[in-house]
Amino acid sequence: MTDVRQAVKAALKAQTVETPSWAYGDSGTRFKVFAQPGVPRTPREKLDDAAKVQEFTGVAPTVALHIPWDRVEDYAALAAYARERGLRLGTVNSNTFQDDDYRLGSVCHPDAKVRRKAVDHLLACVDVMDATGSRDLKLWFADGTNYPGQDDVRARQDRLADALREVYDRLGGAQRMLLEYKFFEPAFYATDVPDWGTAYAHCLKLGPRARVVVDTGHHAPGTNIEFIVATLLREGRLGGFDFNSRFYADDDLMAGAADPFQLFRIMYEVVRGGGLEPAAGVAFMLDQCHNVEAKIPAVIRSVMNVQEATAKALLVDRGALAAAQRDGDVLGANAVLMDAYATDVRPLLAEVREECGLDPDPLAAYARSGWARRIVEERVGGTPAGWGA
Ligand code: LRH
Ligand code: MN
Ligand code: MN
Repeated sequence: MTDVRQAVKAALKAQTVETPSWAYGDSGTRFKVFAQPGVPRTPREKLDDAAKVQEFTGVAPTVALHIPWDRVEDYAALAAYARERGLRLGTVNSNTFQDDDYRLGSVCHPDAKVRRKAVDHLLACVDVMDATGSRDLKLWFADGTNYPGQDDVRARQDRLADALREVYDRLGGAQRMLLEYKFFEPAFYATDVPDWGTAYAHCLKLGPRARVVVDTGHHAPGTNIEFIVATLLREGRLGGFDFNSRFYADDDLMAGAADPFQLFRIMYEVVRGGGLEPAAGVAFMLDQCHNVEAKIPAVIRSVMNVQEATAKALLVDRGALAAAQRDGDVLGANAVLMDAYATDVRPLLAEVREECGLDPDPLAAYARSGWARRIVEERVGGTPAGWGA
């Protein structure tokens, strides 16, 4: 038992969760962005906040960038700034969805000039990766059509394939392309990368460094996401996660808040498929917006929720589960899984943190730190850097 506990603790100490720069800035719905006092005005200030999340959780050493939301003159200097704060710059996210030219799409647009502009942006993102030392380029396309007949569905797939090929061929040896799917929004009739199967088909053609990203908010209600995870892991094509919670669609709420049981089931398939091993190359990222709640504690809470789901997944008695499955013991097998899920792992995680020299309660430690007050006092003037800024 103690050996199991030690192994679980070691795995929890090794897991890292990447936080998104945009979680620290102002964000909202299409109805209203509620400005919060003290939010970052620059990419550097976003890193200052991310450094607090790392300071109190110890497992969030990398920060994802979104280009151009995090536009700076000198990305190598931004990477150095991150390093000085104990951070590294992580995944580079492209943005081909906020320009008037992209009304009918970006890389799938019927006009070659617009496609060229979109591909050039993706290539510029790879330049950023070269400067920051980032491993992953994450692509999500808002491309699609609103009406049957609006454009040729197959031609759009051909244009997408051409764009992806050009960018994939530009990647350096250790760099990877992560292709994200989303079933609808902003296109409502047909989205060009609507599901894992489409993303997987493109990745297969591109080569081994192209992988699929599972954003947990990007599925129809009732979708068995853990099945998708198991399948992609089996095929060696699970690039990572954009974790967040949804009640309805792409809600971008805190990971593990809406459906902690789903997050546990996903993490169980990750553990079962060896996805926690560094060699598996699975990136655990948050993709969230904190519209009405305080941002830094929300990110800390989300990181902790991922850790709790991981801890429970690691506690599944795999031997007992396999035996029950072999015996056809339906209820017994289900009980093994539910026992792990019902375990209160908070004391275990508190121990893990103490063994790492951290406060056992990251949220309380953050609250005591006075950082929230300080940023409200110091970050006056300037324009808040928000979602879409
Ligand atoms: C699209 C998405 C994608 C974007 C991010 C801001 O809905 O999930 O990952 O880059 O949101
Ligand atoms: Mn996402
Ligand atoms: Mn999303």
